[in-house]
Amino acid sequence: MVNIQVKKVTLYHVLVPLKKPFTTHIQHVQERESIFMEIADDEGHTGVGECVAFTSPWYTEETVQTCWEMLERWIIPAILNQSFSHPDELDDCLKFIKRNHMAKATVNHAMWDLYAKRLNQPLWQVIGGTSRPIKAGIVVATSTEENMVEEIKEAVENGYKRVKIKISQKSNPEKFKKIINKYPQTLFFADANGAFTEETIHLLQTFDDCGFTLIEQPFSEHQNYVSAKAQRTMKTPLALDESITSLQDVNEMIERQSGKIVVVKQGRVGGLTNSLRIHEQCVKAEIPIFVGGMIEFGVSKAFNIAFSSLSGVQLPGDFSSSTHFWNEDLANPTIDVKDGEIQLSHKIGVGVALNHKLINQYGVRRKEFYI
Ligand code: OSB
Ligand code: MG
Repeated sequence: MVNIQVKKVTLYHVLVPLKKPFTTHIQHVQERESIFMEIADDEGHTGVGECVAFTSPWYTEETVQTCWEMLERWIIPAILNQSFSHPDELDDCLKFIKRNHMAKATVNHAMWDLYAKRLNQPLWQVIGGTSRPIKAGIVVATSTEENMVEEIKEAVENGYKRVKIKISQKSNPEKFKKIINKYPQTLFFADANGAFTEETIHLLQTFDDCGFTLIEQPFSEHQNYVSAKAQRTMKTPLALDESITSLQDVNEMIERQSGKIVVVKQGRVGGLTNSLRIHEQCVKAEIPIFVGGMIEFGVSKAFNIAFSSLSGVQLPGDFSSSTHFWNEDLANPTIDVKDGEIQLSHKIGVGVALNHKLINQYGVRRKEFYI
């Protein structure tokens, strides 16, 4: 049995410009602020985690600042000098903190990386994944239709076999239909980020014949009854993204039939431990999972890729090459998509480490914690 003693924790706060703006009907993202965590144990191993909260609370209630506060003031003091034989023990250790899933996911991930390193195995193997290529997918989120058409063309030329397009009430379904017909070999997902309302279900229905594999989060995260109402009238499966913050939310989706597909964002559900519970439930209930992205760096991407080696994850997730968002990724090795696929790492742990030179270069603040 392993016995991981937490000796030192380091937080790194960074700010990195995106190569090009990421635009949806609710937000325009031009730079990415993030927090990385390293946990050093008593045997000289280091585990790494990435916090996926954004600068402002436009997507979830957590922000970079709230996560830093949670980590610094509550989470890190609770784990320093403590011993863990498994990452799941963090549940008990942190149960005095309500919600704050993204902050908790950061430490959960760093602990899983450490745990796999202690077992001397790649993380995907530790969680019961299968050695297979992981299907990638790119997200096109741009302000003009011209750019969208151009970016889709580029993505297909670069070998992506799945493209996710952001839609809103203002989008023209006929345009999408044409594009989708033009690329019969490519899967197209739509993501509405809650753009539709109970009063505009009829507008959502006009996307039903476009040929989308799925439509992600048409309604706001609290309107699951509206989603159920819309799903009953549509053949395109609805996938819930923002609505899924826990296993309970997954159970509610299944019960209400408010969607047919679960989007797992490990940060939003509190990390890998809860994602594995969701995976188990989805396999049982025969609900497909797709892994969502957060405009993240290579650490978070590496955890998503490891999770995608599980049998219940068959749909291509939001995995694009490091070069899609970044001039330079802050983790090593970088993520590379070839022919629409990513290879699993055979390194022990999650398979990536922070690039400290770049972390310094883009660093805003850094803090070490030890006793
Ligand atoms: O709704 O899926 C979303 C990015 C930031 C916040 C929300 C979402 C997204 C994406 C994924 O669409 C982008 C990516 O990382 O590939
Ligand atoms: Mg989404």
